[in-house]
Amino acid sequence: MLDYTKLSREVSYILRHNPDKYGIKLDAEGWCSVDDLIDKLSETPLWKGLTRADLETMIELSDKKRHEIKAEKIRAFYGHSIKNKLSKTANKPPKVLYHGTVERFLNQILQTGLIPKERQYVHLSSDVNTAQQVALRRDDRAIILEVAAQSAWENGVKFYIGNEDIWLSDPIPSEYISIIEDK
Ligand code: HQG
Repeated sequence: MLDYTKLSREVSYILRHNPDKYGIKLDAEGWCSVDDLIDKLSETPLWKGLTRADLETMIELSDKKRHEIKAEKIRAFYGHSIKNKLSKTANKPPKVLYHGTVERFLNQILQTGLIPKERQYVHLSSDVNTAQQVALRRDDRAIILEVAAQSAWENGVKFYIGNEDIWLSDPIPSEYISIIEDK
């Protein structure tokens, strides 16, 4: 059977980080042609014979909605590519949002605030549970930060809707961040 997790990672890499390397063109909203993507992937022996149905199954089997296909096009569901600054509309966030992190980053975050690091935006969650899952990918101990999102927004920090659980934002200065849970 096709390794759909591996395929999903590879598609994310191409669409989010390195479309140029594969000669893939993204439009302003991050879409590229499904056929072009399949052609490029099929050049690798691993993905020879890949079909659109395989990509659809990949999206269906994923625990999270990472990609979407519409008509002839595919894109990473929320674009946080480094190279392709996608045009997104800023949105007013809820009063508070959460960010799950780990002990080793804490001091730095409390000093400099949250930064996107390798991504285009900081990732925030609308609920504590999702923030916990994000943190637990890194360590078996999650540190949950509460972000005073609406105050930050009122002071000019931009927020964007990611998907149902995730909000994206520009860097969050430390004055809007507090530790709520430490377990
Ligand atoms: C930390 C997954 C030091 C930040 C999940 C995090 C998520 C700082 C790490 C999505 C810092 C960045 C994103 C600072 C932030 N100093 N460390 N000033 N500011 N950090 O992976 O939020 O699988 O880029 O706490 O579901 O962990 O990609 O971000 O630990 O929604 O679909 O630097 O990744 O989705 O790590 O996770 P990441 P994240 P996907």
